[in-house]
Amino acid sequence: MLRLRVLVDMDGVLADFEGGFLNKYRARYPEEPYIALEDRRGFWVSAQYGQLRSDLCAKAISIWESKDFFIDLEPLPGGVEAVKEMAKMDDTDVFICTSPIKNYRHCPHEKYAWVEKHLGYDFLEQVILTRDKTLVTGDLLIDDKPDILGVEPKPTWEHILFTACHNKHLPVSSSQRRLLSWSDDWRAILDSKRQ
Ligand code: DGP
Repeated sequence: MLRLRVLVDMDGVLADFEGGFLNKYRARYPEEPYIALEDRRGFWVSAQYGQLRSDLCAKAISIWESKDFFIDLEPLPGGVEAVKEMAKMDDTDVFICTSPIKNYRHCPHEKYAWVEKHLGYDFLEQVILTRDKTLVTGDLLIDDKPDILGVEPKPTWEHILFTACHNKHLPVSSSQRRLLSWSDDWRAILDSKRQ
């Protein structure tokens, strides 16, 4: 039996980046306009805030560049439990595959701290920080970003689009499977790749 390798994204899949962002943005800039989660469109939060008013782009960025932004993110419902269950399955390897922001003062450290806090010290072995996920080999990549590009034109993984506020309105492409949430049938998706 070949082992199955599952790559799971962190922000928007295991950690509530969008909810954490909106709470901290509204607390820090209570007088400024904001985008409710149901009105979010497009992966890049700063781009949509910049369209609302050009100076709001930098204000949005200031939120996730601040100390404690990433460690304070709440787990999304069922994600930590699903990853723990996956990791215990026979013939299955699970890695957390996440892109740190380029302002590295807090983010990489806090991503490791988040994994230790929610999944335990031993799970740090499974963390992959990369800005280019196409270079990582795996059978599945569960990620909320619609377009995952990099230097490798033919990544080995099948991208499963994890539904998030910013991507739920995108037309369902016949070539892309979705996981609607962690209550959806992730076990069936894993089983479909086993050989
Ligand atoms: P990943 O989910 O692993 O692809 O990581 C993408 C990271 O980028 C994640 O921490 C969320 C963050 N992010 C979201 N919107 C923006 C944005 O507008 N600009 C930047 N620099 N990062 C963003």
